[in-house]
Amino acid sequence: MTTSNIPAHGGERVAAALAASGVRCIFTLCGGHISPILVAAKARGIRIVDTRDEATAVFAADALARLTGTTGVAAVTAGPGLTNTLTALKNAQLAQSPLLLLGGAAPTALQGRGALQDIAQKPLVAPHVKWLRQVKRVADLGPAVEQALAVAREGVPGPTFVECPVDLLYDEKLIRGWYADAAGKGSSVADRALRWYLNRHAERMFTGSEEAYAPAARSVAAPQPSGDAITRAAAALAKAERPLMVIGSQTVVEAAEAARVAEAVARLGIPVYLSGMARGLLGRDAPLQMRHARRAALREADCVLLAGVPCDFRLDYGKHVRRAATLIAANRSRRDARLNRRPSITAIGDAGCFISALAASVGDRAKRSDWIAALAARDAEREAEIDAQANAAGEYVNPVAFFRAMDRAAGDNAIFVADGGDFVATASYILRPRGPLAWLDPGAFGTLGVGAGFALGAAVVRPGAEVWLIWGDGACGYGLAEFDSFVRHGIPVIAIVGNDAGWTQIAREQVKMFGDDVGTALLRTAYHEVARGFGAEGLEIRRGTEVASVLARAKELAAAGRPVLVNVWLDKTEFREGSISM
Ligand SMILES: Cc1ncc(C[n+]2csc(CCOP(=O)(O)OP(=O)(O)O)c2C)c(N)n1
Ligand SMILES: [Mg+2]
Repeated sequence: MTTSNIPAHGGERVAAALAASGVRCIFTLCGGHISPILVAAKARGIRIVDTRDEATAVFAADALARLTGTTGVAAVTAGPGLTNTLTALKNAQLAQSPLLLLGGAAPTALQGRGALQDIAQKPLVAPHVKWLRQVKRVADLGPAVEQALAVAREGVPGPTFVECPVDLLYDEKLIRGWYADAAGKGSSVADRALRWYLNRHAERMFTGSEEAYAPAARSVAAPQPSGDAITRAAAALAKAERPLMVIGSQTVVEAAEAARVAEAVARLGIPVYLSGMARGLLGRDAPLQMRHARRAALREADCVLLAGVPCDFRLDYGKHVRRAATLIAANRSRRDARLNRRPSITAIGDAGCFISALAASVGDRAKRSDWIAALAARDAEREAEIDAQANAAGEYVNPVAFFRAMDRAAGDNAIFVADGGDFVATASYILRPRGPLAWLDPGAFGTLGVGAGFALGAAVVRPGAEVWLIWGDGACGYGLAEFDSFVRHGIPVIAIVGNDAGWTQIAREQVKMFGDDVGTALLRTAYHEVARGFGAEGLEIRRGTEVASVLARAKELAAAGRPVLVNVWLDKTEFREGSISM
């Protein structure tokens, strides 16, 4: 808005609502339908980060949301711009990530009449968002955006969608002129009827737009679990001899509270497995955190607290927790809390708040040292096995040894982004996220191709952090062109491509079961040269002896503001043998 509180056009209203709600960045790929939003947002000091694929824009908004606890925003044009986002939108929905997708749309009066990029967008988007609004009047744009930003974070967080038809976004005089031209000057009954119709349509569209608009942020409070559930859970944990916690992404949805939740977990003194966005919650080396043999630990535990973790495929649909154990589920979603297993104690609300309240009510307590020592011994045994596997020498680079070296190389402010199959699964065993909110993976949708967007979003919200993008050579193909965006926006990502010349996670089982690698083989492509072509730095590692020095060089380049791609030639290993992906 300039001098008056009456915005000059609808794009100004959208931008005003975003700015008032504290939005500082929009990820986008341009289109004429959304130009007024981008220009008005930029004029308000909102950073516009343009990408080479709409999916990247949504993945980046998702990462921003996960790392800040605020609603991420992406803006895309009508039709194909919108359809390109669907995978990323679904990924965010399953990861319960709060984001707002702003979509352009054909002019209201021409919808369904063959306009450019005019498709029925609502039925495409509706299954993948928790709330959507197709705006029909200019005056409704701002309030719709305010509401969408808030709803995305309420209860179970997730994506929202606001459809902004192009004729609501441009200047009123221009649009009225455009409708007048469309109506023509003919005097036949049909011509006059069309004029009357379009005039009435424009009147409706602009009703109320002459009134002042005062945008306002809507506050969202985290849902609190009941006191009764907290008391019962505290009593069950106090009684337990072998209690265990599994803490997942939902526990750190209120990103600003992550440090407080970490303190509470340490106070509870219960051994814990961390997953998703909660990985790294307790820092690099916490005595209570176990990393390996989770299934065995769950079978032995007599009381299990699942904090923000549903009994889905990752817990073998609940079968990993033994029947006789007291199961406590803390979850924002009633459905997730009860998925496949009925818990003994259900706490509906924010899992982070639940853990904080639990720690306050249990107080400092004696640790179950025998139980913790037994789990820790098993962990140490597995670490020793990993060390042995890291020592196996081959022709190129041993991935296990590589991640041991990368773990030593990465700084305290590192953020790891995981996108790929076997290579990233190996990474997740070995790399130790440095702190809360320092690990990003797709989540339950298992989507390949999240990496470039996640790294972009992470780098935007954590300037100065080392953003390591761990990419399978298959996975990198989806987002490689974003090296162009990294260069244009000065985003110093360090991408590590695990080049095993194949979609190995799939090939492993396919070849074993069917004796045919059809569709799973790739080439030892020079991905580092592709990065150079985009104006970034490209490095290559073919021998284990080169790893430490090349990673040090990559860090130097990134610290100087340069995006880097390191193409690492991998040996085949047995490390992931026996794990199947379905
Ligand atoms: C969008 C999408 N397509 C396909 C898959 C199936 N898939 C899972 S892992 C994988 C192989 C990944 O290959 P790469 O990134 O090279 O990692 P590698 O297993 O070789 O280390 C594939 C194709 C998927 N998860 N997501
Ligand atoms: Mg591969």
